[in-house]
Amino acid sequence: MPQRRHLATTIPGPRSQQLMAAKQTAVALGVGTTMPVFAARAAGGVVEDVDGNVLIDLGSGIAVTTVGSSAPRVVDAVRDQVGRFTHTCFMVTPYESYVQVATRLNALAPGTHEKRTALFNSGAEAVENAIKIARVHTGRQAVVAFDHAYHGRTNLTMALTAKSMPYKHGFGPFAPEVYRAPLSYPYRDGDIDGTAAARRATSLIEKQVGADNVAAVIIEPIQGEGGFIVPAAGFLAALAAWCRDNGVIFIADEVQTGFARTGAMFACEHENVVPDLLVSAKGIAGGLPLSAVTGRADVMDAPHVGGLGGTYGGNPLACAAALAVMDTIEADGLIGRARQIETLMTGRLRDLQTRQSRLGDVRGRGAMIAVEIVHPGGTDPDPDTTKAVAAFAHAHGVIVLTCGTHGNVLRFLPPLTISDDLLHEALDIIEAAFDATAGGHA
Ligand code: PLZ
Repeated sequence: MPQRRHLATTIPGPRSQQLMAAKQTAVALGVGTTMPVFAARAAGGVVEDVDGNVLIDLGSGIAVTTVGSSAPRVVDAVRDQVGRFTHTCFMVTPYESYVQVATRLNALAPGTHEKRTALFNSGAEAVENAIKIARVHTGRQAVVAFDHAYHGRTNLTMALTAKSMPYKHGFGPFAPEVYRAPLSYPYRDGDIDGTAAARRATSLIEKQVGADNVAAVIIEPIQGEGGFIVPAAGFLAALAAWCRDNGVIFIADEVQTGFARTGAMFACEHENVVPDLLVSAKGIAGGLPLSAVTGRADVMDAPHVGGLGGTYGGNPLACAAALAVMDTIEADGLIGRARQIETLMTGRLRDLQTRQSRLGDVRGRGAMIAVEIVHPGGTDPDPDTTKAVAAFAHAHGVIVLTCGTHGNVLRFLPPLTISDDLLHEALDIIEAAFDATAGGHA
């Protein structure tokens, strides 16, 4: 598929409009869409819609197609597997690819200690299992999550997720024994450094929960849905040290940050943090549903035989895809490519920031980059401009997503295989979007 943007109709085109109308009569209202555009095919860094428009993909299906859409090794591996068998259930008659994925994850996850892995389907399911494992291992119940956190939409993970609308509103009651601690948020924290921010969190946990009651602390090393918040240097390490001192399991939720996305295999590596348990999903299998919990063998092996599982966890198609993803990251040097993307994107966005004071903060690592949009002259969140900039980009054939507790963060998650040309073209459109929507306020 040619890697170039092409507008064949206005967006959404007539066929997408028809399908959108059909969606409204067939699909539950609660399932929203970012763009009213239906996909027909996708490859590398572009998505072609049903009207022949070709869009530049700066979303990767929310950080999933990290190795590019329809990555050749992934397509071949899944084709081969689908012809052999689609499912036996690993809990009934196991197959080798599951063990291979586990072995490779154990080697890839930070730390040289002995590790074990269990496979599941979605990020939320893996997060739930990490908590189950931590509770059995520690014999404790309390779990601490952070302000702005996102961990999923199932009952336990809704409780861990911070934002009410749209994720939790009306869906309670939520799981008990979940507590929330303050994050390190450099753009809004003033002078407080990483160690002090960690101390602020841990002293609150000690006073309000009691360290001896805490099974696990769970954190995204860079928050995703919460606004691509990179904590101050030292914050994660100080938290992990507190966990170690208090017999608390430190869980890194790397569902969004994992698999080369941030310019390291896992984002914990940037801070030299070795989590007890690491949760991965999204980018792990190039779009096939797969997630994993990987961690210390003594912790992972705490639940009794038969205590962990599920019908589809580690499905053979997903395992074949995951092995191909790991091969692709290695063979194509995609960790290094993520760092190049960081340089290109932050360079251009910081340049734009000098001209547009609505860009309050440009942050992120690797190909996980965001702009926090604020009212000029201060730091008040500006979700309206954020929406308008995203809508302009969509109308001009660029897929972008927003995030953040206040909905004022424009985020970029391009596939790592995207070309510099496509990135520059997309950024030209983002710049034009700011010029068009922030007129007079620059
Ligand atoms: N942990 C850090 O980012 C999923 C959610 C989109 P699932 N993020 C995208 C939406 O609106 O539902 C995510 C994440 C982190 C856990 C999850 C959950 O992963 O595969 O969506 O369950």
